[in-house]
Amino acid sequence: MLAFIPYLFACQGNQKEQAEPAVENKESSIDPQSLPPFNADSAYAFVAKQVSFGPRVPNSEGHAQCAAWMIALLKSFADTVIVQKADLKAFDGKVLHAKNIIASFNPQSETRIMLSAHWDTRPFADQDSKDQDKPIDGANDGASGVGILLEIARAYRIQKPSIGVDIILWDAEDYGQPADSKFPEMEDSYCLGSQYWAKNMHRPNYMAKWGILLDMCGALGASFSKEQQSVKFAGNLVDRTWQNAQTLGYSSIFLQEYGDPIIDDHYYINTLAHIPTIDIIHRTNSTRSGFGPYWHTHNDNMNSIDKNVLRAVGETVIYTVAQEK
Ligand code: AHN
Ligand code: ZN
Repeated sequence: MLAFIPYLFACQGNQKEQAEPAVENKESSIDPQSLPPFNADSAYAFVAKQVSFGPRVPNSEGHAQCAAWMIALLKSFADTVIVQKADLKAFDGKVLHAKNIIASFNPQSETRIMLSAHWDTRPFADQDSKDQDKPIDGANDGASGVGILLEIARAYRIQKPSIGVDIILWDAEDYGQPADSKFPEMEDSYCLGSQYWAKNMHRPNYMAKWGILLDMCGALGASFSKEQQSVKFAGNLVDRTWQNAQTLGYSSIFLQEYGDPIIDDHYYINTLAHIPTIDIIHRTNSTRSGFGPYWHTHNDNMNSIDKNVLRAVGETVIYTVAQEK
């Protein structure tokens, strides 16, 4: 019985949130044909292009070249592009020269939605059995979410949203401390770019109504359960998004199940920036890590990418944003 007491207190603290959900429900009578056209072949090409630069590890040549390409591409699609630079200290003492890339549609609109993904890739393959010290391609862990967002930006260039949309590409997400690290333990060692942004927004007092984070959204065999931090901070948006996926015919990818909570960029966006944000992230019960079998290994390459998963996620996100107008 004692064990329940903290929970009761926690409940009282949450009563307001329960009475007034952070994100409202929406009726979903939208004709999918009327939406900005998400092209899965184009999204796939955007994933492949990122991978072609080599690993996008902060301070590397591939990182610099990929940033330049993404910035130029987003400038051709969005109304404004802001590059937020930051020097961020990693667990191993290295200073990462990071760039958060913020592309905005209708920058003057007060009603805003934030779509984001991390664009950097992991500097080592600590989950692999060989070449653990070599950086990974990050086709899924990094490039997939970015590829989907670049394609959404292309679609919005063709058919502009009626509200404000900010597409933010986080840097320095995946330089997190490995389990067997010799360095002193560092807290919050992942998600350095989003943590920096949440404490130093690109515009003072920036606010969005809600956000969607994409992480590992392109692998063959991927499915998405309702991640519990997302449920806690923006449960209505989770339900709405998963309902929209079902409406679009993607109920075999967006499962009506709950998945283990994860510390990802959305955690800091929720707790530091107070923007209700969900994470669409591939988790599974079939591996010990809870991530896909290629996670933080050299198998996270283009062979693991499935266009149909990119399409399911991209269309679902576009649909969910379109409900806001
Ligand atoms: C942790 O492992 C604590 N978070 C995972 C965040 C992540 C890494 N997403 C992609 N790679
Ligand atoms: Zn990762």
